[in-house]
Amino acid sequence: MDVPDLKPHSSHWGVFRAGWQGDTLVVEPHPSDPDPSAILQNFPEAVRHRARIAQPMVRRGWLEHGPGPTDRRGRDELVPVSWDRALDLLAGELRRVRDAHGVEGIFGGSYGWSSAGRFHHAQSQVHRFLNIAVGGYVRSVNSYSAGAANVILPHILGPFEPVTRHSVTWEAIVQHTGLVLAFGGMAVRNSAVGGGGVSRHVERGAMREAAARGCRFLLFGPLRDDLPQEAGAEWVPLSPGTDTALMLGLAHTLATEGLHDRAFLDRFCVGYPEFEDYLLGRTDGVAKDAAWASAICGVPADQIMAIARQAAGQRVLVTMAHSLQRAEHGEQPVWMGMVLAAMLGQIGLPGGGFNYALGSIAHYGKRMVAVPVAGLPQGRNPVRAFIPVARISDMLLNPGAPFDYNGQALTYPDVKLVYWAGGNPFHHHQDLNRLREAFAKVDTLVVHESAWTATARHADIVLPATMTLEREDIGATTTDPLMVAMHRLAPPFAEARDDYDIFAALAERLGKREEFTEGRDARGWIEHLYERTRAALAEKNLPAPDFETFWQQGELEMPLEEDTGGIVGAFRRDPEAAPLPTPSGKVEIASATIAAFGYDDCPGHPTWMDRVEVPGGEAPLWLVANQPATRLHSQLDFGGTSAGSKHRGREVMRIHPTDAGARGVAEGDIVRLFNQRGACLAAAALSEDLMPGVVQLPTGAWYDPADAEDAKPLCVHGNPNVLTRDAGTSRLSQGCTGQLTAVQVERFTGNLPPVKAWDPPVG
Ligand SMILES: Nc1nc2c(c(=O)[nH]1)N[C@H]1C(S)=C(S)[C@@H](COP(=O)(O)OP(=O)(O)OC[C@H]3O[C@@H](n4cnc5c(=O)[nH]c(N)nc54)[C@H](O)[C@@H]3O)O[C@H]1N2
Ligand SMILES: Nc1nc2c(c(=O)[nH]1)N[C@H]1C(S)=C(S)[C@@H](COP(=O)(O)OP(=O)(O)OC[C@H]3O[C@@H](n4cnc5c(=O)[nH]c(N)nc54)[C@H](O)[C@@H]3O)O[C@H]1N2
Ligand SMILES: [Mo]
Repeated sequence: MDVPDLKPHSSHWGVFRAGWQGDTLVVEPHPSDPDPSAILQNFPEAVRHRARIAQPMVRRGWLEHGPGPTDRRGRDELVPVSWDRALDLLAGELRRVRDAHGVEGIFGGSYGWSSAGRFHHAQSQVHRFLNIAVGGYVRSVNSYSAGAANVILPHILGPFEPVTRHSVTWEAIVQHTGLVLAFGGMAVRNSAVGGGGVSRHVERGAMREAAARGCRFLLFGPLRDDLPQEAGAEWVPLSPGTDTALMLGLAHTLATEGLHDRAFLDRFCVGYPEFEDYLLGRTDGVAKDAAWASAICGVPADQIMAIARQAAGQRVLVTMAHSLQRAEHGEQPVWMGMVLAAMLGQIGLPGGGFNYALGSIAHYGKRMVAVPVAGLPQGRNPVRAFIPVARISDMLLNPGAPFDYNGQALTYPDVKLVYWAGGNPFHHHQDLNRLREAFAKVDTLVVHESAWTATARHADIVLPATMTLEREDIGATTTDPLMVAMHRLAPPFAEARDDYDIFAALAERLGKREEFTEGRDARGWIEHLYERTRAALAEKNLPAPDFETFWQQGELEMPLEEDTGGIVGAFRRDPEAAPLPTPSGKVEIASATIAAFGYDDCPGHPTWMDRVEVPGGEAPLWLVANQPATRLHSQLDFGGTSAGSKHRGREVMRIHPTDAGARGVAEGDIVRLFNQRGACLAAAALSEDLMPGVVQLPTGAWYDPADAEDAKPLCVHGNPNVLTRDAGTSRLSQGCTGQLTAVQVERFTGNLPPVKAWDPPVG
């Protein structure tokens, strides 16, 4: 067969080259990637899969009875319509809602990862469209990833981006770090992914090099494989959600044995004395000593004391997976991790201190690109109303109700139309049965999708979008040295159109085409976005090829900034000249600002608090619903790598042999996971890589109700979000708490319902 002509492209899970060999798409990772991700191999099967959406469709009830609240979403038949009909109907509905309710009646948060190209980035497109062609929308703030950290870090250390992305680099760890305390690990399956594209997966190699130099890694968490073999880590099994208690225990040993760095605490921090009163039990009569911590987290007290003693006096880095704060009181481990690093006197030293989310995504621990990278301007949104992103069901179910957020008393807006492009709430949101009830409240749900996700199935108007392989674009991000000319690799699937073309056609119907497009087609925009980077390179006297040359070369190496340790490094070198952008200009071990909010669930210093959701009674196991190794979230669940990892069509749940034995569950059995909120099936895999009492089922298997008419249908495929609790981390940040849930597991003995998640709806 012919050797394919390979063209460059990029994805959130890696830069690659691809071409056709007969009917098969061949995908090869970028030659300079030392550790490419297997997720790339989801593309060949996905590109022409039956799960793709072929044509615009409208829900029958919406067509026949018009917009309005209904529980028929996800239940009614979908009817194929022509593009012109779909666009006319949608433009009319946008106008109706705007005239009747104002743009405050439109929710355009549209959270989701979309695809890597900077121009066709669906979330940027929908925001630009709603701002320019409709006049604004209710937005969402923060992320599912880091809802709690987004809000607390600026109060205690500094803005999220500079203190996460630019503080400690992998290069510095290889050179300087003596001990890494990795809470939640740094799973290389997670750093496989970075928004905008990753050309070099360096994490595994960096851990190997650091370990070879003598750096020790300690992994605290429920799973042994959250650090790669190469780190040579010691696993300290820790009961989920108890990191704050463990860290307090470590801090107690440091404080009582005089191992804490008092000079650092005095000069660089505020609030240590107040925190110490709590730590030593002067305020509440409870010393947070190693024995106290051990009773909560399960790590033996003498091991806690030994770790604290070992950490004092060497270059220590405290890292923490995003997952820790995607849970009840998620603010606390973030705050306490920083306090631990402060007590060790390490904050701001090369390779030391605190690096929130290092290893959780490929963006962290990298040097920054020294010139601006492409991004689509989104226009101005005059609407003030917003929600913390994970409060979507609360908003739709309780219009007008009050809620707290970061010191503000806010109310939920009254949303009539929800517009989604580039995200999958039936993947990302918690308590999906509740989400279905929430979506039943609106007049209209509009979805652009390239595949038949459950979100698309619940829409009133579904518009088929091209996937990245079917478009030209630029791949780039502020933490990757390569800008990629993403060439088109396939024609659009069936009638699919680019989000941009869909929005341009809608803008035309709303009399705003020229304003939305600025007279450019997609290629025109890509050249326009490239020009900003080219001009910045030319200004620095660096090679700055014209667009045609860049496009032919397929990529451009970008200059990187020096590794200076960012704002935290500068503060450590000279705290008076470079104060932190916190209220005190220092590290805030206690925060007067947060204390003044008066939140019972987020007091003024790191605090251990009891949780609502804990295993016991009818739900005795912890479910860890973490990131999937074989795909990004729910994207291309039907691709080869993802589909190939399932067993009998179901997502695989890991369980400790002791827990499996107690339930008569054997390797490969189909099991039912359930709690008061819902139930799903999965295939069991027995493993000693997790703690007893913990089961693990990754996110991303498409929601597949056995009978859509049920109020709480069984998901036959294995989506853990039918089980998770839909509650905010605290009144401070209202972040998502989807990581940890109490469940029961039993062997499934009924007739096994077929998985239909990837079959298109009949219509
Ligand atoms: N229980 C639990 N839940 C979680 C998490 C957890 O740990 N536990 N993790 C959370 C986290 S961190 C996150 S970030 C979220 C992720 O949640 P999402 O970002 O919503 O998940 P994705 O599956 O990436 O959804 C992206 C969707 O966009 C579509 N898409 C891709 N490209 C395009 C395009 O060009 N145009 C259009 N129109 N559509 C496109 C894809 O087909 C896909 O359906 O999930 C969260 N949910
Ligand atoms: N392959 C792949 N990579 C991804 C993604 C993906 O979908 N697929 N998603 C990306 C996105 S958007 C994000 S935000 C990041 C998310 O990054 P993370 O949130 O860090 O990723 P998770 O896999 O959810 O969690 C990491 C590990 O934390 C451990 N853990 C859970 N709860 C606790 C706890 O209470 N204490 C401790 N110590 N450990 C705990 C679990 O064992 C879990 O495996 O991942 C990114 N990387
Ligand atoms: Mo995320």
